[in-house]
Amino acid sequence: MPVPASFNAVLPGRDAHHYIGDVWYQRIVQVPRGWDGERIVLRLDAATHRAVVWVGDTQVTEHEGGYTPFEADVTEHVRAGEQMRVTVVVNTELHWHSIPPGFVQELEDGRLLQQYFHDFFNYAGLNRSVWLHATPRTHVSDVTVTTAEVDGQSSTIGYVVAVAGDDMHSVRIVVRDADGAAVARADGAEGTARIERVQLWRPGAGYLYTLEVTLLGAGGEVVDVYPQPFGVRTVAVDGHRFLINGEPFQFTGFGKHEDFPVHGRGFDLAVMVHDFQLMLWIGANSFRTSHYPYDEAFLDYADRHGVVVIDETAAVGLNLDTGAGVLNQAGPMDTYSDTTIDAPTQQTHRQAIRELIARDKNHPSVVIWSIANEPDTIPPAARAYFEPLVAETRRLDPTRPVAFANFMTATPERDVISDLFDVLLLNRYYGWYANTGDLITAERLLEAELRQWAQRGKPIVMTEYGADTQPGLHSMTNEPWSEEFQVELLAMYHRVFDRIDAVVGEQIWNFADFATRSGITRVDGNKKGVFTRDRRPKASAHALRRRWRGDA
Ligand code: BDP
Repeated sequence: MPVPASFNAVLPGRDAHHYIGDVWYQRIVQVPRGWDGERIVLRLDAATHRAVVWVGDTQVTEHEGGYTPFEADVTEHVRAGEQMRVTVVVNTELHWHSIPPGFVQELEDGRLLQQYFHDFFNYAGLNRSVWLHATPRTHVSDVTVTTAEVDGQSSTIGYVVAVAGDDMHSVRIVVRDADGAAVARADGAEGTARIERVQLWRPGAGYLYTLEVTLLGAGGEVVDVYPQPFGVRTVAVDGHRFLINGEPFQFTGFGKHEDFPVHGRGFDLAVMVHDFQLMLWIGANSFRTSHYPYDEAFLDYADRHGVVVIDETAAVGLNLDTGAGVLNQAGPMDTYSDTTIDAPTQQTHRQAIRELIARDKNHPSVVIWSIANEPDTIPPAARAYFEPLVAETRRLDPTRPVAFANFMTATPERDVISDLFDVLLLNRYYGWYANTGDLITAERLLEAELRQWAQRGKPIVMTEYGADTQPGLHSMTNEPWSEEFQVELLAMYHRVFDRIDAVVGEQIWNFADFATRSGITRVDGNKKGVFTRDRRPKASAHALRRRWRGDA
């Protein structure tokens, strides 16, 4: 099986596509000869949704959650210059205590059916790279860099370095600019450094510095060096405004997916760069990692190119009240109860937030943590569920605004958690799921609702709006599913956004068509893409380019 890839996209046939359970990967690897005396680490960038890992016959690690990395120190189990056998069992199942949640239903004939409450297909397996790498035994184990303040021409950054290992050491910091010139220095594992004539990281201009961390041994010898790229920028919310470096920022762009034919959710560098180039072509300055943390390469690229990111956990579908009939025969259920979403689910969710922030905290491109997509936020139990998670997110990172993407039925009168958050992310489908095809009513209802939200005094980013569109289907009467309708629907939303100052962002659902589970509202997947699944533009792509770039 190729890695990275979703096994259920690679193998033909229904059985593989809908396979539920354990999938075994195994291979023999040569440990490089030069690694004698080093600490040897096996790292998995993601295993969807959980995994147990062995080296030889020894279990070295296990991990829950399909979209964040984990690693094992395997030094004691391998020898430099010799072969090692790596075995990974990946489990595909979603259950009530996983993020995202789901349940496995047993059919009358004994077959198993994976039920879940989101539409994108449950691609599983080793969707990202697996690495064998070496570090010194005493090594830099973590680095955090933050912009403490920017005042005029200069900036103070704060840093914290964690070190693992037994050797005596001291920490030396050199800040290098993008050309490699040293622009600031500091000593010690924690402190500040001042950068004069600072070049800020800005949307569209992703200037990066490097915090070069050097560990020195007792005799002054270099023990380890870790170069941590970072950007100097501030993010703040001020009334209705979303500020980057003190300047109002308007988000344009998309909710996306890691999704492509044959790879499924498997990471593909060429597809990723192509997507970023298409976003540049269309004039998008941002995207949301809907509905899970993406491969880290997305953030590295966004950092370098000044693309703004709303970074989301995999907490999608914590909602049994979507009216989408997702539960089939299972009947109505409460979202939050002892037998559905409960304390253990919340614990997995908390861990998912921790791992997201631990991985992505140093990326200047990330400006908002989105801790869930369309959870059920109407019952009072939602508040008890979310309040501690918001507090935990803020404790882990006091520097970024916290948000969640709100579901269309959770209107201002009904939603019970939005006051806990800094920015209102709204997903709305007026004209599509509601008032289908009637853009006049849709426009009126959308505007009325947005004006109500605006009274909360917080910035609003519309993180989803759109219409399924069959490429090549044209209509003189702007019927739903036609390319003309998608263009008209988006134009209607944009008219409304332009009338309401509190709306500081528009992220269309979706960048491209993507694979979904079966369902009568899905014809060969979700077709709300502005590009097709193989990245051809629909008419809406050209219309958006005119709005966002002006020069097209
Ligand atoms: C929203 C979800 C998104 C779906 C979209 C749709 O957040 O994942 O794909 O609706 O129905 O509810 O197209």
